[in-house]
Amino acid sequence: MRHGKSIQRILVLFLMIVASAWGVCAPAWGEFTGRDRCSPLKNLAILDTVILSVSVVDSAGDIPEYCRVTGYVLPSIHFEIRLPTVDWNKKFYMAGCGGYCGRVMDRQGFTNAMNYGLRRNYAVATTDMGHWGKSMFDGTWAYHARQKEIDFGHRGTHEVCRVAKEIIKIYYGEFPLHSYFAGCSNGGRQGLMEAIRYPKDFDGIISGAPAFNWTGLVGTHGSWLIQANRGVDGRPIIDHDQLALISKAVYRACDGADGVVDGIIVDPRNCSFDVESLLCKEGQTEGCLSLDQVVALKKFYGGAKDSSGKQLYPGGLPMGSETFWGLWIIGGKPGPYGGVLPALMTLLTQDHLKYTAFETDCPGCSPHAFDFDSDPEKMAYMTDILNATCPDLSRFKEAGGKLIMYQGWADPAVTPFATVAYFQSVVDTVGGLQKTQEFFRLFMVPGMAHCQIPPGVGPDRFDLLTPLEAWVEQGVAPTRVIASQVGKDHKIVRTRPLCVYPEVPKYKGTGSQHDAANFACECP
Ligand SMILES: [Ca+2]
Repeated sequence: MRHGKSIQRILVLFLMIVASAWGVCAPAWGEFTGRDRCSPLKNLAILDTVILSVSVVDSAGDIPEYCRVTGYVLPSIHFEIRLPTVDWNKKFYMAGCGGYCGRVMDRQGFTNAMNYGLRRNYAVATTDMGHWGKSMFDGTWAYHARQKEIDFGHRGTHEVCRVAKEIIKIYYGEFPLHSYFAGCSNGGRQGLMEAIRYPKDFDGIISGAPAFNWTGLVGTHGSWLIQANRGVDGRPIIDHDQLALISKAVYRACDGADGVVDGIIVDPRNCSFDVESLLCKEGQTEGCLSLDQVVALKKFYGGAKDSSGKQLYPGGLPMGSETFWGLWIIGGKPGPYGGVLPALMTLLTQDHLKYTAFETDCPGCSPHAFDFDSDPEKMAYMTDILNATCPDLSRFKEAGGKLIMYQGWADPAVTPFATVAYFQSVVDTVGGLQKTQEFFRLFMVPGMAHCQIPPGVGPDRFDLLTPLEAWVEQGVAPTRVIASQVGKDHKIVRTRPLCVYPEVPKYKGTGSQHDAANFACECP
């Protein structure tokens, strides 16, 4: 409400302009239809904000007709806001963005998509986070651009939230009753950052696979994986040809540890797969790994360490995520012209070290030269701007905020161990599990890859907005959420409960193992 007075002034001025356009007998603002109220928004004067375009977009499918507003907050935080012209549900929904963002995107799917809220008649918004890039994995925008780094780090999301609420107030005549944020990956970091830095922006936040320790994940951990898998000839030590072999061996060893052999590892921390069991015996050349490959694989699972053996980032790649390594960690298979698509995490790590890792940019830096003894500390300056690692969420809790976090146990990009460690750090700070779960609940998703990209090996389609609404608006905290797995013909092939961490889904012993009803959420 800090901007309440300035909004009033803007509103009065704005209504005067509208009234003068229609003559002194003009109807009151609220008597215009939502369609009619759209085009005057282009004349809005909001602090530090430029409106670029407004238009009415016809309804299509399950998306209602909406007033589309584009613009930017100074210096260059672009946004898009969609205001349902009729039947607004009186609430606001903001969608996050992935990677380095760099575009005003509307990705289809659960998170990082405005339409998820729009089809429920929310007023919705999203942002490019302050810069344009050629892709989500492009970090060149940050070269000598501190303001853009700050806007990507935290300011962009906050500023677009402010402007969206002001435009909602002007367009509908009232502020939203409730505001929600949802995002995955970098979007999960955005959500957590909001809870830490701007705890009054949102009443409810969904933070998926949060890349909250950006410098640790993309810098230290990313460089570790790249160095671990680079042979003396510069080629990858582990490539696509070994992934199926490794995955099969892991699942053979660990699938049943949760009580059900179903192609899902409920918690990879209980997996006691012995990497050395894959080492080629004398004379064996197929169905096994070379010594170099075994060493690289151990580094993958073990995670980043300094020269004294101290763990620098919580855990490595989770066991059970192997089939997703191609896209995120190892890179594509050679194409028809010999080119190899780089792994997505590699792209982020390369540009991070050049443009967002250090106080002074270092275009000559490379993950291959990352020094695990000295470089992690050198990222401290940017850590303050980019990371959402602070475990003190007390201001968010006191403001009445509710946070639902989710994370795939088979995510090779934003690995799950840091997420679990963050949750524990909040528990330790708040003073216990129960006090934490009054406002912050974590759902671990067995078999889920990174933000459902690609689909995981287990049920990983779920709706967290409905339980978050119930928690914020009715005070009903979520206890379990049903996840579905969809087959090739879009039919649901099985369902499972997602449980409130640290509880895990356990088969009751009777009935179909494809039906969530036959699983209980219990402490491990
Ligand atoms: Ca299993």
